[in-house]
Amino acid sequence: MKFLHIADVHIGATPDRDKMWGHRRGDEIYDSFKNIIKICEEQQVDLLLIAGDLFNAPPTIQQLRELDYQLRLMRGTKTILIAGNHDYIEEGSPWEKYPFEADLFIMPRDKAANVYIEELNVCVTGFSYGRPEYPERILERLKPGREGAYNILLGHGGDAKHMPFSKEKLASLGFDYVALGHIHKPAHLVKNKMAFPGSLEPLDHTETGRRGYIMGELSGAGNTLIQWIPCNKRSYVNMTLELTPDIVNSEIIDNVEEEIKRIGRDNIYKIYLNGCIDSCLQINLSGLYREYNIFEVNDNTHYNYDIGELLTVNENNLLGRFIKALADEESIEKPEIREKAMKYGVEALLGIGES
Ligand SMILES: [Mn+2]
Repeated sequence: MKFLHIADVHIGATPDRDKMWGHRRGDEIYDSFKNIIKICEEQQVDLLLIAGDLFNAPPTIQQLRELDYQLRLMRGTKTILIAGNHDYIEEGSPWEKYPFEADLFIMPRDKAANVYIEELNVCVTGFSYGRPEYPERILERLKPGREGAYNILLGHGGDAKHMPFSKEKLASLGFDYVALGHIHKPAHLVKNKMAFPGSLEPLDHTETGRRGYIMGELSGAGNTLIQWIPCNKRSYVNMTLELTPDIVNSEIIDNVEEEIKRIGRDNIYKIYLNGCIDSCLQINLSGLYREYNIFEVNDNTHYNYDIGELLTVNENNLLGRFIKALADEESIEKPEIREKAMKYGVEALLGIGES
């Protein structure tokens, strides 16, 4: 029995809305989901497991019509879904009312349920959120639903307010596979037995690294094999550059460009500039913002100077007076605070040309 496990697609989310690439992210999330449908069809997946937060918020009728259409494109794949803390099922909501034509089973709200699929001899146990928070340890109390069948647990949670659990406890419940959702970073918790596939696409700039889905196979007497497969369109990448006093602005740009081309220009970059630069260098990376997806540039560089030398040359101006005053200031007891104050003050004054 072949299954595909996804979670936290967050259809409807629009990350980086205010950025140049922002208008595309919403569509890309949907495209990633459509790609999963295609994979199920092409690779003849028996069962698609959706472990919560398929939608970013409780879905509208129209969103469910779209979902129904997508799921109907798969002729040989059944789908079982639980709602998560974002797309929880309210009583009488579209989730409960919409008459799906696709081969889909939605776990009922606010309680544990089993669904047995005879054709596949698989029993899925799950719990759909009926509200945004469940601080109770609900998943640890669920039990395999059917002896002699493959038993799968479909769960959403893992932090204090969302069905907290210990992986050891979940692993000991007797399920052949525990398909989890909620944590956006992929994590293989117990080998071939329990995993978070992570979100399909990274959903904000803190979610660095690749994202994807899990392909799995249940065979024999409950032998499970799973494989995590990355499929995201873009990744958030943190890039750090170590600068030196001899570097010039165009060289920084060239270095960044080279790295971006090497890692992939579709990715979204946060650039960290470290090291020591010449005090006359003006860093200007605006050209990069036009060409690539630059989330932000963090400039942590410091200037190349020698306090003693600076003082000799600047004895009679504001910078020299500042250095002297700070060196003589008795109220500062900790040397590291004096050092910091010196750095900020000197760099500010150098920056406005007070030397
Ligand atoms: Mn969640």
